[in-house]
Amino acid sequence: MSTDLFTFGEVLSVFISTDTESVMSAKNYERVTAGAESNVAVTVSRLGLKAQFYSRFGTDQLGSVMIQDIENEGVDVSLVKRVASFSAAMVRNPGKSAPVEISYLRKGSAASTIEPKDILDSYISNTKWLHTTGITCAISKSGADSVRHALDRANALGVKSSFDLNIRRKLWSEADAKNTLASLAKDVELLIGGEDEYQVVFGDLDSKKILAQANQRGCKIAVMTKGDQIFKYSIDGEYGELTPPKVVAVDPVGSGDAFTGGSIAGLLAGLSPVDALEQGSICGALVASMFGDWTGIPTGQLGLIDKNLAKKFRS
Ligand code: KDG
Repeated sequence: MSTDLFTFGEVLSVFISTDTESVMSAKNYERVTAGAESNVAVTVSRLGLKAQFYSRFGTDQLGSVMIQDIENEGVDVSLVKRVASFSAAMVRNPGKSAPVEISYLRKGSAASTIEPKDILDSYISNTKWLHTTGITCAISKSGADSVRHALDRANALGVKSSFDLNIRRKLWSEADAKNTLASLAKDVELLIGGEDEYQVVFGDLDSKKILAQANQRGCKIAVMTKGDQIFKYSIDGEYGELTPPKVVAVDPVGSGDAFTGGSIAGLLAGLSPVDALEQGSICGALVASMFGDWTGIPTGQLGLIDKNLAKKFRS
């Protein structure tokens, strides 16, 4: 079966305190499955396309439940491996009346052992789009090598790809992130990152200059986001800005991945790059308006959200 999207990375069991805003005093937690790449796979699947996800999971129950959750979203998980290690987790407060604070339990996890030979050419040649992120680069050297390998193979095989800078400062220093990510932010159909992440990787503060540089490095569509504020993009040297739909933000975690997934699905469906980014911004806003990484992801068909939903949010 050929797929529309192939992506890989670490999945986390996210434990969110439900009784208080501080993990220091919480007694009760809700567990949800999340992770940047699997969030993108779920978004693409909800929008009616075929997404395939790869990772290494531990042989633990959390590994089993996370695989099941992703599969329940219609994502093909048939390639995943189970290894003698543990599956990663994250602990956080809900962030309703206090800033979100997170801590990871992931160093040395099953997914951090992902290596380039895991990513077979057949996974890439079988898909229309490869998506990767800087998080996989941060979790281990073999993770970074795998991302580099996958992006190189996608280019060699003529498969479109995207890269989300996704710098996680709890996982590595800005200097290390820049060192690794600067050489990966090139030759992709879609480069995504927050303004601060682009500044770290490109070593400049001038957004227009950075985005133009990204295009010159072979990133056809370069998008610079800034939370719920106006985002900037440059497509083949053409600079533009878009205002995301206004929603009451309940939980912004995961909205960036919905933005990415919605944009990729739109591009795969044949939308113009600007219309695809607009669809992505609607998906991102909907996720931010609800609690959890997946709750607000809209459904759709053939990669497109419902026309009425799009009309409601169109700027
Ligand atoms: O983008 C949302 C993700 O950050 C979240 O689901 C957890 O992937 C995650 C990470 O590594 O921080």
